[in-house]
Amino acid sequence: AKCCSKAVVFSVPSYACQRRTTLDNHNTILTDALSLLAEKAELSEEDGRGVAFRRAAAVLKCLPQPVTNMMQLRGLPCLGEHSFRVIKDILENGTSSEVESTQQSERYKALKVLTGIFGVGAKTADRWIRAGIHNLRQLQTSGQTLNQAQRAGLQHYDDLNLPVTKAEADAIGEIVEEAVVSVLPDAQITLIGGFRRGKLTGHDVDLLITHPDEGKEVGLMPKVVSWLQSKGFLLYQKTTINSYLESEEGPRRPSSNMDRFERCFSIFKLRHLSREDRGESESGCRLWRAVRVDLVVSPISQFAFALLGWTGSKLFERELRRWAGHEKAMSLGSHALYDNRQSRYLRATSEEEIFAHLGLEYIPPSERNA
Ligand code: DCP
Ligand code: MG
Repeated sequence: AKCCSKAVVFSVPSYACQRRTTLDNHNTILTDALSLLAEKAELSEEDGRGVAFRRAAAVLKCLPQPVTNMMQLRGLPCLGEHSFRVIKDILENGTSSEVESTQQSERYKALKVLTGIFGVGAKTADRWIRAGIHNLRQLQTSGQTLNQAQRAGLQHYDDLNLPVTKAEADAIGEIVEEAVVSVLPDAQITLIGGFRRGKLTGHDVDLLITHPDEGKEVGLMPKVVSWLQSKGFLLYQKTTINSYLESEEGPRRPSSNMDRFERCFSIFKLRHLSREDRGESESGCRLWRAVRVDLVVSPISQFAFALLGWTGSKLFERELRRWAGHEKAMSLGSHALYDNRQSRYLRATSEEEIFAHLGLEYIPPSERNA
């Protein structure tokens, strides 16, 4: 055992929300493999297994250097037997046989292609595969009925599977800002999701809208959507005015000032940024591309919770809620934080206050990339 005592041993707390995870990942080969297996599990509706792989990948994402030796994994949390096997395979053979066979499997390839359509989840993709549909061409000739979202998703398939750049996200932000301010001056918009965490690309643009006077934001979304539609910016949109009480993630207790939550899932038509910006050639380029945009409206009293809940990463959010429930007997949602022991809501006007309520060290957005 002497030879092993020299190996670098890492110490990592077990909840992702206790850790600082930047985009500077020293173990991408391992985390890509574990993420792929997580995705495979999620696409097969094995959510528990998916989370286990996501947690294992997140532990490796926060390590200060590459793992080169299995001994370095001693004492690390969240690494199950299966993840160990995958890591060992890669360290010894340069590749994971399970990842390779997954990537080659017809079912996995079909699930990826079909769920790559906006509006298509694992359940629908599975149903189509069982009907013999494995690709877009087969889907189009199958006579399957598609809903409006799926039709738009199919129509803009290539664009929507092309990463969105930060520059494109900023351009969308400016358009939405113009829309919002023209229907409600003093309303504020914030870029959330992956771009707020410092990512350079994403699969969509997430924006949070609020107004400093509580209540002024009510009914804002339909007006913003009409403005955007009148200017020809929307290829597709679905607006939901969810009741807080029906929201599945929030605490279950009713509260009269907390029953508003407007959301819009949309596809924007974004004029291409200037060619010089993108270093592209002149010939044959389309003048616009389609971009997935999610808009959320929050009353100012819930803004900090909405901001925290929509900044992600998805695993970081999940871990925050697990920490709140298991360690603090609290229920955290994108609207509020409820303390089950005190039987009351805990107010907060900043993310820092929410972390403090939860007894956690503050982690800034750029370090929530778990
Ligand atoms: N979110 C959530 N629950 C949902 C939808 C979203 O908690 N049902 C949160 C977590 C996400 C954030 O909102 O981080 C934005 O969702 P995205 O799917 O857009 O995730 P990202 O923005 O992090 O990733 P990407 O860069 O691929 O867009
Ligand atoms: Mg996003």
